[in-house]
Amino acid sequence: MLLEQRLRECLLNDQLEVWFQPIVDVRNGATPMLEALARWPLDGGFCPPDKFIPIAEESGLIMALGMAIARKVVVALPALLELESRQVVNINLSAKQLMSTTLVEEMCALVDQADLPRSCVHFELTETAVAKDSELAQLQLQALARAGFHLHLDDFGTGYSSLHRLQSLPFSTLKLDRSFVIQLGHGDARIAKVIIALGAELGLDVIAEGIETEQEYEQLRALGCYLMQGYWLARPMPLAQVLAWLEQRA
Ligand code: G
Ligand code: G
Ligand code: MN
Ligand code: NA
Repeated sequence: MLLEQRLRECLLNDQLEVWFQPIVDVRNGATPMLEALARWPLDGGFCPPDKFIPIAEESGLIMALGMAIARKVVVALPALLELESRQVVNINLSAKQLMSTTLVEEMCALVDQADLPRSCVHFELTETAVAKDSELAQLQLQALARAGFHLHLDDFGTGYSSLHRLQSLPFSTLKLDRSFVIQLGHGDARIAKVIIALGAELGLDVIAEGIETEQEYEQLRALGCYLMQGYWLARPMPLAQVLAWLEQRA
């Protein structure tokens, strides 16, 4: 069967899962944020998002998929907030989702109906998603920000990085792409250093992604980067497991 048809059935049967990856503040060991990551159980394993997100975008299923993820995040939030009253969950949005004219009202309705503060949901957008139709993208980002959602620029440094756009769009956070963390591990800290300084200069938080070794962790720390995400700290986990992980660290 076509993967698109199977994805459609997965959504109809509510089989898409959301896993959570901790983002740690290394200054105090707290976990102020979790990234929500879509997981599709298929044929005894998982179909990777890199494979099914493009199919969802091309087939028009992406809005249904995005809302399924957001609904699951909203369902998970009360238990997470019970452990940490300021817990934030980051939801990834793709280009097509950002371009949807119903996105902002649907997200607001979802969070409001669950009686949650909008500040506990952040959205991650890639530079590529933001660059697609930059005028509409700008309006949508402003509407999301005005609604009270914080925005993170994902994979920063790998797409179309217009510094002008960075300055004019309402982002609160840069996510330093893993490729620069890898370079750091190879002894080349130049880009990581510049992006961390850029964040500080513009008043933006910087989250380093894909930390896989203690060496990368220590180097980033020495560069003044304190928000970190990666397998070395914690892998993406189902809700029950992340709740146990958070509880154990509290
Ligand atoms: O979880 P993993 O690293 O395999 O994710 C691979 C890619 O899929 C990442 O770029 C991530 O942003 C994207 N992705 C994961 N979950 C979602 C989701 O719920 N919505 C969208 N739009 N992208 C997602
Ligand atoms: O593009 P985005 O940043 O949304 O993608 C996040 C992806 O990175 C997820 O698929 C997640 O599973 C993956 N990821 C998280 N930590 C690490 C890591 O330490 N190493 C690698 N290779 N991937 C990671
Ligand atoms: Mn992301
Ligand atoms: Na990223």
